[in-house]
Amino acid sequence: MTRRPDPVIRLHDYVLSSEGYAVRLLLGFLGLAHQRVPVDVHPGRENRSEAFLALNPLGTLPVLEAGFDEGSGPQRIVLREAEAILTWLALRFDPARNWLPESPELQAGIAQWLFFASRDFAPLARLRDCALRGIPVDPAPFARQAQQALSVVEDHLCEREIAAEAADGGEGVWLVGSAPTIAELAVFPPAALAWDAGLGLEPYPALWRWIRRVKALPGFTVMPGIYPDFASAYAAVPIVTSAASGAPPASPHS
Ligand SMILES: N[C@@H](CCC(=O)N[C@@H](CS)C(=O)NCC(=O)O)C(=O)O
Repeated sequence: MTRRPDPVIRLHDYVLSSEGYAVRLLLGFLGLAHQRVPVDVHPGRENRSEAFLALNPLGTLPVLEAGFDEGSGPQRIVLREAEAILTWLALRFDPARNWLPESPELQAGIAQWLFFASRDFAPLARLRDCALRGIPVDPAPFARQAQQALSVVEDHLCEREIAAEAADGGEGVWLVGSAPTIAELAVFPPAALAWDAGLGLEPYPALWRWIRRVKALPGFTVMPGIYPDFASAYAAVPIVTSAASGAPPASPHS
């Protein structure tokens, strides 16, 4: 039997893009080899070049280009919109359907969060963009809408924590169902990057606990502004102390 060629996945991406990060997260969780094509959005405006607009007339990042062969000949797909890219990657490369389960109810629940991430976090994304690029703007209306969106996630996670606590002590609470899905990947980047927009996450403890759960998943990747969850990283490595010298514990990563 002839072996099918490995898919070629190329992600056109901007390092500071939270939508691009959502896709990078899934590529990491699925362990999918891919090429990254960095696009210099700021200050280069490369996303407005003729070549890039030929790929995506909207000029937005990320864009995924993939070539694959499922047995009926070579196929090529070009996708924009992080939510569409997440959906395609999960359907195509996660045969266990962990990230996008088969259940119609779970799929509909996930779709709700994908729309939410793209629509309701837009003011937060705008605020972050202005803060990062030093664009003068009255932050108040954007901050109000961003906080409303963060509160929606907080309230949802709180309710699920309370419901789960009765059953399993509150562990393993996710946006939809009982395991992480692409809903997490659409919502996590804007929420976890809220600090970049000048918004602290102190008022959202359930959201903060959920952020730590996402960070502890195997294959989690970081981006500028997102730190690893050092607690779970260190928990996986035995810490050696030097009792004789009374020296401080050696760093497991030194
Ligand atoms: N709904 C789109 C939004 C993408 C988006 O706005 N990306 C930013 C990332 S920097 C962008 O392309 N900005 C282009 C610009 O500011 O000209 C998606 O999910 O991919």
